[in-house]
Amino acid sequence: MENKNQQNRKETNKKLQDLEQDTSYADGKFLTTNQGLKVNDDHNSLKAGERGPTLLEDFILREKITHFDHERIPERVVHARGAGAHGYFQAYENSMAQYTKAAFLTDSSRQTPIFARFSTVGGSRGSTDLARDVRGFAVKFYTEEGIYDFVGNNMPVFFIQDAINFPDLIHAVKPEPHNEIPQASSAHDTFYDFISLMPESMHMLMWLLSDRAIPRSLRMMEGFGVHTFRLINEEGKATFVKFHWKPLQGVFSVAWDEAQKISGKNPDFHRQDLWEAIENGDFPEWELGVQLISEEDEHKFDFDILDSTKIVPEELVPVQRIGKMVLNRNPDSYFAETEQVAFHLGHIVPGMDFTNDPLLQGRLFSYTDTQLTRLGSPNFHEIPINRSIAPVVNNQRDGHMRQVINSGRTAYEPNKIADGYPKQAKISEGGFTSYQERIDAKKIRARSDSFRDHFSQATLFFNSMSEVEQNHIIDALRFELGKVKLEEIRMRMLGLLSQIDATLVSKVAEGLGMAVPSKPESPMNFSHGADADPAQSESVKGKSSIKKSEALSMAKVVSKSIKTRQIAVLAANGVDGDALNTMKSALKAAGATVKIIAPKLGTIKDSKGNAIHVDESFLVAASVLFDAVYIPGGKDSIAALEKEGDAFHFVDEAYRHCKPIAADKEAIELLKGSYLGKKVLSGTPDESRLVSKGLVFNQPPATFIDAISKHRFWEREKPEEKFPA
Ligand code: HDE
Repeated sequence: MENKNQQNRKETNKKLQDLEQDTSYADGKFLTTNQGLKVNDDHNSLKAGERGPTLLEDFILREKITHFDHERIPERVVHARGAGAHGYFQAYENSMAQYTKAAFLTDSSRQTPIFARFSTVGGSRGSTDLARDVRGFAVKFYTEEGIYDFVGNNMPVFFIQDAINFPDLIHAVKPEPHNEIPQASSAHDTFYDFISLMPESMHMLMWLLSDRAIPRSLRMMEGFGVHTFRLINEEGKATFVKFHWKPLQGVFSVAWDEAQKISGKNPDFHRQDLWEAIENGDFPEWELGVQLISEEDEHKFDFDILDSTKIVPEELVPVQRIGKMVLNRNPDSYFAETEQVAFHLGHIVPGMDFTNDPLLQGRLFSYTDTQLTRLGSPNFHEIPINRSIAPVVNNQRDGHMRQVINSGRTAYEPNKIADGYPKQAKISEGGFTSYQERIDAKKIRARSDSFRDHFSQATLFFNSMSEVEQNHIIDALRFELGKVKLEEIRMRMLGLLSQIDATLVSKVAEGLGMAVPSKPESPMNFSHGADADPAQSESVKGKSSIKKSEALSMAKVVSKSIKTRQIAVLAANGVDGDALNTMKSALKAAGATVKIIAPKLGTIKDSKGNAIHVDESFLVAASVLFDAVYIPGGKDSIAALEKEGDAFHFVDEAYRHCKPIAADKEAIELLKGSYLGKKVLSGTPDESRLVSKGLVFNQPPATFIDAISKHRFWEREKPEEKFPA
């Protein structure tokens, strides 16, 4: 039977039809060479005798191997590892027309086809999904007016203010050049050497060390355009805009210890999660949000809206939700689509424009340039995934791998031979014009004084975290700086942290066994190049007009739904089949995925002799790949599980990572033998009291479902309750 993902292939979405033309299905067809010649033997090369040497004449062998030799293209220098999916965007009816003439944002009857790609930044293509890292959040909109690329991240700020520092930042965070270690990790000397000399990175560093850097799922993270952009309406009036994506699945993360283990157990955890959700018809959805700021209000904030190390707090400018993106179809070919998709910040449509953010401006150069190296030709826009659905008509010709066969004699403009076509479009005909911004300035290499406050929003972020989230940041800093070998770098970092928050720095220093420096090293002055006054520190601590921003914390997010959550059921022969089935049906009805984990693969028999299919054995399964655990009763089942060290480990690890655990009456016996049993359940537990800790003993499925919807019970992380890893 076709699943919803397959049904979507038949959808009449213009871009999908376009891609369909290039999808070659092998069904019912003969194997051929690239020239269309039917191949008779694809298993034996042409030889001089059955045991003789292979002949150079074998053009079939040579074509196949030559193609294979050239199958890799350079991976992206950043954002190499990713996952992508097709879908659509549709604007809501609350018309944005007074702010923009971009029809895909204002016309609620349009479904604009999109392709989204999510990525980690630092690791190479074969690295792990669960690295502590920023996630790329890129969306290609195939609009009827041309391609618009949203090229953002899952964090709303960036490390640096000016694009000229980007190569240095990336060289510092990538594996160290002499030994190519460590892969996909910021926890090493060169990153912190750089960061500790660049105070402007402190705000983003707080985000990187927060739980946002280890999402539970790509489906459960926010997206941000980071820079301030412009929207332009029919009258040519501009409004500043910050873009947001708000996931309807909620915003959730995993624990750091868990992330490290997932990296070993299933490095494709995020990619697989996205793929499976779409295959199962659980289409992820995000609402597009905008923060709008009028031109008159450009200077009314205590930060500069052109500075990408700053957010505009939602308390100051609320986020209005203006439309929805749905991802409803997996790619057919990872390479042809997810690998070859080429995003560019400079792909915009009428109704939008840029600002002078110096980070944004540098990016406008970089993206086409990188595609030329990666995809090897200026014709990369002709690759099906990059092709516009709006007609592409111009005088560009030739180049490597040109696909379009242009007819006619003219490839220049102006011309009279072809009646002047293709001709320029008037604004009224949809022609793009740049916003006429008045610029009266001297040519200068310098940074605006309005970019000098590097600490107050780092403090705002830290203050906005719940206690649990703050502790995670402190632990992350202890971990990362613990991996830094050079003490002077740790010391410089402590100096910078002391300007963010006194408790933060003292706790980090305590964990590192160091004292907080009484006189932090003054950050260098980079504001005017080598001749800047070294005595004058570049950074000043300003004052944030708000002390706390609720929107920055994930603590309050509680999902009403447990859809797509992965639940492990630990069972063996003799399990109470009725209890298991009741729980399983309730969980499935609520949209969760349930897997039966047993000592061996195959089937087990319940206490009444009914066969139950086993999904995974303990050898393959791991608690870190699940959101919650349930242990049904059944004396024999419990006795069998008690002989499995892996079963105890499964439960204890789920407890350590603060996940809900449900157990029926007899199963509590099993728990008594676990570390959890000895540490938490010793004495006679008041079972109903434990629900507040996510331990659901002898309770109906609804109580377990409610606990799963709360995601994690972080209060279990108190140092005295911490479990062995
Ligand atoms: Fe990128 N970035 N970037 N970046 N970026 C690339 O383009 C670059 C920045 C972002 O899924 C590259 O095609 C410069 C900020 C995403 O294919 C490259 C600067 C933000 C993706 C490049 C930045 C991003 C990229 C590498 C500093 C968030 C992946 C491969 C001025 C707002 C898109 C490629 C995908 C990819 C350059 C900073 C987002 C080299 C020079 C800030 C999501 O062109």
